[in-house]
Amino acid sequence: MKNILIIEDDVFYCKNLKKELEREFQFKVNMIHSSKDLKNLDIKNYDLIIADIFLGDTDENYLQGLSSYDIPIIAITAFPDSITKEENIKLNNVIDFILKTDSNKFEQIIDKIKILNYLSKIKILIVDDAKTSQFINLRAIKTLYPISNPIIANNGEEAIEIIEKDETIKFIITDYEMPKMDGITFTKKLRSKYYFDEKVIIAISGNAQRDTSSRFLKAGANDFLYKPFNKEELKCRIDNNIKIVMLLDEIKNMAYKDELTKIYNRRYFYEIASKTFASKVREDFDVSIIMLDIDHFKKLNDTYGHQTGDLVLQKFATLVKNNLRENDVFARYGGEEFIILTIGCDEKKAFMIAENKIRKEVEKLSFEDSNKKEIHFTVSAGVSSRGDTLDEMIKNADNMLYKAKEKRNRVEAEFLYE
Ligand code: GH3
Ligand code: MG
Ligand code: MG
Ligand code: MG
Repeated sequence: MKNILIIEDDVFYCKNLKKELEREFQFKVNMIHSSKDLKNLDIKNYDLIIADIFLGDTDENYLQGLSSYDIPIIAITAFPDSITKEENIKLNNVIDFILKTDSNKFEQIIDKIKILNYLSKIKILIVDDAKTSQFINLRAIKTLYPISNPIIANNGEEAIEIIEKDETIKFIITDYEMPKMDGITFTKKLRSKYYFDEKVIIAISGNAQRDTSSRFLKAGANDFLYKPFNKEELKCRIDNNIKIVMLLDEIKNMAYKDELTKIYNRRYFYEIASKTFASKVREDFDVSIIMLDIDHFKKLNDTYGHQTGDLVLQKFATLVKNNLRENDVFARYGGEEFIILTIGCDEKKAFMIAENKIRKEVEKLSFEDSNKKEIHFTVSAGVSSRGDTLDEMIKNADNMLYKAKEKRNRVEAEFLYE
């Protein structure tokens, strides 16, 4: 989603909403204030329309005309009645109705766009043995969210197979009664492998027994709906569950990531690195530690200011991150010290990474700070793959770093002294 159109005759509201959307997302937002303006506009250029249900200069329901384009519309209104009005609910492409209020400002609109963004990055799986309810669920989802086709599985067993092959499936809607593996057994199986925020499971069942919902929830479903449900109810449940997952993501990011450099912090490093170290001992693969420390960083701070120092840390983190493999764990260890756990690299290979992909690249890097001053800096590194414990290996790499600091702009490793 990139281009958004706001159609709203309240110019003040419109301008504030535009400002808020541009602040929150990297969108291009265009706005118009009457249905006349609409005629001169190429609607097809937009990915999402936020439209007031009533415009001052038109009696007819102009949304009817808009909904013939294949562009999702979020309808906004100041009148609660118009949200439940039959003719409005039936409008094609209107994926949500949001009430304009002062108190919650644009929170609901922003949340909805975040939900749409989230859904555009993942896949949905519908698990159901009956073709008719497959179709009903599929159609409901497709009218509620502008997403590509959900995947279908005919029973729990098939669903497990599909999920194991495709990790982008994060959202599952499952039936209860199915051949081979029923929905509750499927939910239990899936939950034993994935946390509730890794795979969201919403169960839907027409089973007359009222304990079906609690059995599903106890098995690990995120939510449950009895059939028949209305679309609005399904939408609210989906939206709420995705909001929870997104909030949790945000909290995890805050807990695990360094605010300034956006890479992992020391705490997360230890969490991941100790797990990796344990499996290295079991499965016997190579791991190495690279300790990094920016040279004369205090002097950079003193010469160019703390802000420039911060910028150096950010540039450094980005450079290193871009030059590492996905599996390597890279974290800010503290101040201007960083640490890397490389996986599948012996000491020599880790040394080459530190020397060629980090030290030399940092030496070549130059950029301007906010005062247009040309900034250069260098980094030193210590490498080790020795030690019976993670702490020992870190200590050994740290000793090598200490040695590198005798000369600076240098990488040292234990094998060089054998
Ligand atoms: P050496 O070459 O021996 O590594 O010297 P150095 O100056 O890089 O190392 P030293 O440990 O003496 O100084 C590190 C400085 O980093 C001191 C501290 O004020 C600064 N620092 C720590 N965290 C931050 C930060 O988040 N931002 C900025 N701008 N500076 C920081
Ligand atoms: Mg069934
Ligand atoms: Mg330093
Ligand atoms: Mg230091």
